[in-house]
Amino acid sequence: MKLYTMNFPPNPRKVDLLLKVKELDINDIHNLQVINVDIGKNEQNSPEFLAVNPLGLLPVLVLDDGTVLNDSHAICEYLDSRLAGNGKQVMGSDPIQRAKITAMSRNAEFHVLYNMMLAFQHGHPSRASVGNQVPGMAEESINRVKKALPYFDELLSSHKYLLGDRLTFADIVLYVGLDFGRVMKFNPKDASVVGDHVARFYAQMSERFGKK
Ligand SMILES: N[C@@H](CCC(=O)N[C@@H](CS)C(=O)NCC(=O)O)C(=O)O
Repeated sequence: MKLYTMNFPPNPRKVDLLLKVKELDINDIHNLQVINVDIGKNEQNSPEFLAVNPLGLLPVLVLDDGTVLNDSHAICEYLDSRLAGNGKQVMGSDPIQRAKITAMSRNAEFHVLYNMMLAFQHGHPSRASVGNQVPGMAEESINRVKKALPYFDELLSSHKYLLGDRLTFADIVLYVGLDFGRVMKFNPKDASVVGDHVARFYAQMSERFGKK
């Protein structure tokens, strides 16, 4: 298998964190070749990479039979079921659990991560030359995140993670979304902005997964 990825961006990071929860070292998995694609150098738009994923987006997992998985959620589904690691099932192990984890992951994706990505695309100076930045869009996207956070705060008020006391993929998505907000000067540690329980969740996830 070949994994095309990069260290920092949120969608590749989901794969990285899933492997960490399973206590697997991304650089030491049998039959997995990691290929770094540097977005900072625009390598995602090189002819070589576009031949793998014409959408020019990371991450991508290419299986030995040539199957191309060009979506982080799909890659995590596949790796979670194929790699045993410490036995933890991050995407769920029975149909109800799996459906609940998918629903919550998508909530975190659409309401938090996706809006942070929009804020980045429309507001970050490094993206100014890449696409048309709509004035006000970055602020509006951050406002949408803030509007959604009380929902997640309420869920986190009664347990450690979004769906109980066991970490699932939904927590990974919420965490990478919050953490990515920092590039837009959004502070996920500020309880007055994100809520007490989201701030506690962020601190605990950062302690475990944050860049040291
Ligand atoms: N739905 C896709 C989205 C992937 C995506 O947006 N990747 C970003 C990094 S987080 C990317 O490769 N951006 C490159 C670019 O914007 O040119 C997934 O989750 O895999």
